[in-house]
Amino acid sequence: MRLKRTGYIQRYIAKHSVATLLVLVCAQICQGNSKVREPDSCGAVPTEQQIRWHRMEWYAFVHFGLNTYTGKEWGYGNESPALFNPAHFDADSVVKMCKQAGMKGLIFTAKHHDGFCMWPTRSTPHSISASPWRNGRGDVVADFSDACRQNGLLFGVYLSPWDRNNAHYGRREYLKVYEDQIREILTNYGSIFEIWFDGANGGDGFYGGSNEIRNIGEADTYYNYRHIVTLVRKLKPNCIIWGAEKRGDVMWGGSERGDVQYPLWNVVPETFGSPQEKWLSIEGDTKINEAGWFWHEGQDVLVKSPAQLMQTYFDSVGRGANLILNIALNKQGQVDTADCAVLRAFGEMRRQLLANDYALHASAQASEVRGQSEEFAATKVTDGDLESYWCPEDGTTRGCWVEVRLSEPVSFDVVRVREQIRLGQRVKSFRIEAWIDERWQCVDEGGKTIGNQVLRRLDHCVTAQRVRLTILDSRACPCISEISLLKYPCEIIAEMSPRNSTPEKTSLPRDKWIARDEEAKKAWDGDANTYWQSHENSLVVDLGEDCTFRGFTYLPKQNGDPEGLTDRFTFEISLDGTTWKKVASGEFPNVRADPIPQTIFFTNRATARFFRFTGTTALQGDGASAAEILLIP
Ligand code: FUL
Repeated sequence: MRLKRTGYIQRYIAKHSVATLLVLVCAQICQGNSKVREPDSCGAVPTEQQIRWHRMEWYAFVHFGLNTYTGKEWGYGNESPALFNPAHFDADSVVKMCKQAGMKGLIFTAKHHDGFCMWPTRSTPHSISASPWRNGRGDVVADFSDACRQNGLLFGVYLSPWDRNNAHYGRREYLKVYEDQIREILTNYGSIFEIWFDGANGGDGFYGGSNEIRNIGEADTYYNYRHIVTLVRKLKPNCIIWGAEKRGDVMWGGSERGDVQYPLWNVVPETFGSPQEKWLSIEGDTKINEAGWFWHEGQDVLVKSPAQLMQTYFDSVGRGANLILNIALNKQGQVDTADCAVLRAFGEMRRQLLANDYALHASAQASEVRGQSEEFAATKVTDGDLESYWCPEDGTTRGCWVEVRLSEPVSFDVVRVREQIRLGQRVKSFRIEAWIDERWQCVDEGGKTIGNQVLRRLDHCVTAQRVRLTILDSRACPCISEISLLKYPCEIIAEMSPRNSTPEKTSLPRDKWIARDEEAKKAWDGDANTYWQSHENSLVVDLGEDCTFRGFTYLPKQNGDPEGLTDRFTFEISLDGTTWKKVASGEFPNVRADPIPQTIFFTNRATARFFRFTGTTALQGDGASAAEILLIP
């Protein structure tokens, strides 16, 4: 080809003048340069690691440790390692279950706030080596990392900075202990795709027997996250850092229900002195059931339905974040049957949702194409390639559109749109229309940000042959990599979910209850959105008759306000309203981030006519509060 061309040029020179030749050469050069330039990136862009992470979409969280055996969510730090002895733990079967559901990775709680290390560490004696499991030679971190590798899932760790066991916690000496733990985890267990530096710091704890409150002030300063982040980057350059007070790559989604806010910007104004914005991806975290992160007796009746999980998927992944879904292992080290069934069913629903993209390989048109170049053509949104994208000219930030033209009408009720995030997150708002009855009709107008992807669920199923995405506003010319037309899957019922059986009676009737304070009724009106709150820390309730109960359930107020939100309590009972007996006291852990019902069982069944609930401390300010209190028969 090259040779042929050279021969042609020689013949041409012989025939024509030098001037004509010069003109021709210039034209050739210009043509060579006519490759249309890619748009400049806009604002912060994700790192290669963040891009890879976004493409994972969802993965498992596994909470397993001493709390599994004590029924606590936040161990105090004084729990005996002797408790840890799962009879049937098999990392491989847990990982296989996650893989079958379509998950791409698994993050394991190598150390939770109770300080118990689930690997044989040199940093503290409070570890799995002190447990009877496998005669002290077990290593759950190794088991999970091996099983993940063998099954093709990525492996990550949660390593709580807060350590309620360690005597040095809150002082300089602890930082060395924590750093040693990070080094061990990041050097001995192969590749780690994500490490969690959780923000929870509750204050009180065992701390080597001191049993006191230890405040650390600014977490960023105390833990020296700047140093930790540098260390992680050095040891594992590809590892995604969660948290670390925004010094990392991924940030908490803002609730432990898994949903994230929308519009969702993956960029934040840089907080550490630099005026430039930073790409900070968002992860929505939640559990497969409404109980805690760790396993709790009877949690199988609280397992979420596959459709509920699907909603959470739409509210996290479908808003541009990733989803981390927790499965708690039980005392045997296994996943409860109910959780397995729901995970399998949800996995199947998600597979169905994504199985058919009706827009794939359809033809497409756009209001304009950057430099009229094939490289940025409208068809790039239907080519199934996440890297290619449609893009208009620089400066076109409003009103441009790209239309998908199908060979025949299709029915869809979910539209997925993706931006080429390598060039930054750009789109601020958009609209989706379909050509119905010979005119464009809006089928979705609430679209705001896009980012890695948005899944827009339409109000109803639309049948059309032409679908159009109009960019209403964008920070720079939009770069749209994919448009998919999907069908919401049929609801799959998890066959073994106990939700299908009659729920057992879980609370005593509350219709005869009386309290001095009228407002108190809000704590038993059956409405989770109303609540009792008082500067007097106690609520005394007359049950109307003598009742026998095993414990109580406390629902924290749900409005997110920490003022007066009870996080430590005492619970007393009385037969006459004068003489009181304390039957329970303790903490309601994690109520700031996760205000779920807290169930407390007494040591013995109690019979009483009155109870007195006292909030001994609140997250902020004084007083006490409760959205609901139930007694468990
Ligand atoms: C929180 C912790 O306090 C919870 O116990 C749980 O581990 C959750 C994932 O993160 O901050």
